[in-house]
Amino acid sequence: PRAELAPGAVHLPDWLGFDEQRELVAACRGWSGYRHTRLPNGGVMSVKSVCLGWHWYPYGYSRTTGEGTPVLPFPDWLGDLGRRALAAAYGRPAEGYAPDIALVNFYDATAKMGLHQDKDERSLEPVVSFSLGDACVFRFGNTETRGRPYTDVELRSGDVFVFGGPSRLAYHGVPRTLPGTADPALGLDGRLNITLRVSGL
Ligand code: MD5
Ligand code: FE
Repeated sequence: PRAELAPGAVHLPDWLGFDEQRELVAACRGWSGYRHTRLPNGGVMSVKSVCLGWHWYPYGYSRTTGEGTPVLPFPDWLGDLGRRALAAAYGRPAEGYAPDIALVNFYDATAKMGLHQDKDERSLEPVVSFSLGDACVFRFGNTETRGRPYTDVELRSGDVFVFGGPSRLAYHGVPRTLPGTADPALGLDGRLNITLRVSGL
């Protein structure tokens, strides 16, 4: 199944097979350096994040982390997965899509993410998102304002969401996860989200 929430915003429920989900969870476990990001306004994000390719900081990307350590490499296989997902979402080849950033967010039972736009990338190429583990309520808003109207959709383990075209700068967030909804066989207590992006740098 395929659902287009707005032009360019496509939800592919259960697109990842269970073995693929397990491999992605294992890959996420292998990446180190997860931490809470501190925001310029003094707040601290409740998710724990790690970046591949480029390090995200509010509000830009750098080649080193705050600690001066190098950023983990962005693996070729992850770009391949992104191109397959994008092609499935838009029903056309995506060989030109070359994401060079992966932002991995871990949500424990209490973590959430407020409504925001992803506008720290210099490129407006699509963002591809993979959900793993606990389901969540995903709030998809509009491009104009941080507020209504918005649509709440449940994102479950294995779902892909693509944001491109007119929806690329839409406000979005995660008001809550649904703790305990992950398949125990996945071995993940919480929710992981991987977003692939093009830095334009
Ligand atoms: C998440 N992550 O589930 C959420 C939503 C983030 C972020 O928002 O910035 O890491 S993933 C869905 C998403 C990603 C990028 C853009 C848009 C939605 N969008 O433009 O609506 O951890
Ligand atoms: Fe975002």
